[in-house]
Amino acid sequence: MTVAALPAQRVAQAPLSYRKNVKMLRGPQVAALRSAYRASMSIGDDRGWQHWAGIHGLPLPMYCQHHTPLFLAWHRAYLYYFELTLKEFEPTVTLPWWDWTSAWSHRVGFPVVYSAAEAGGQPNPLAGGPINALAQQQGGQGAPHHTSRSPDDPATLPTAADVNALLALGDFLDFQSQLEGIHDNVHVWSGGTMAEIPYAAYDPIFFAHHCMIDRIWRLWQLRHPTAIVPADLLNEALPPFNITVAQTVSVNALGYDYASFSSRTRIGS
Ligand SMILES: [Cu+2]
Repeated sequence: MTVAALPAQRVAQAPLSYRKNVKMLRGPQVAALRSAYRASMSIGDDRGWQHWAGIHGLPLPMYCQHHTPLFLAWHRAYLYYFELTLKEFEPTVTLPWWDWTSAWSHRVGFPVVYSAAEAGGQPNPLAGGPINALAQQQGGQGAPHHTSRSPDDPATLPTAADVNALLALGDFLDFQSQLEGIHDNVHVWSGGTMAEIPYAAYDPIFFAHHCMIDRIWRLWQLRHPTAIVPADLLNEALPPFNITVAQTVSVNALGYDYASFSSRTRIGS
């Protein structure tokens, strides 16, 4: 597998790219996001959706890190490289986050941008995706051909109070394991393929959910500027990505940040 190496040093003056709340995207931004996903889904090689969704789960090897100390770093790297592939198709696109703590999410569940069956007279590429044939073969009998969702009651999604309790934790490993618990709950809440690790990343909502998780890590870093990732983790590699844990610690070094992170760090907006 070829995965582009991380640019060794971001050009100091290059502007940061800002990830946004799905709810705040304007029409042309939604159109660009859908266009990028559509392009990704139309490509069969390692620039395309099937390849990138397959890195997380099936086909083998399954690279994702869950319930290990590398959970946050591995998924930060995954989102970073996947977002670069979307930018190849639509340079202005950034991954948006789904704030499942918001009052709006507690009414509607999945963001409408990701749940509408159609967009502009075409199937909405954010509503789901086909699953790699090799993944189906390896998954055996009953393996899904396409993603599905079976969401629970929106009112039972995690709350802003749940996240604020996490943000108060002072130790990285405690914070990470409790955040992973909330993350797991949203996968289970989503039902269908989102609740199955081998297939979860074939659903575009996976990236909006994980973007929220990555944002919460960023908010925690701002809240606890002296709290650090344990030194023994920093030199760990994050295969298949050509990057170490240390290189994932600063989102600004990776060239991005979360919109309004300083003026509106609260959750649930
Ligand atoms: Cu996940």
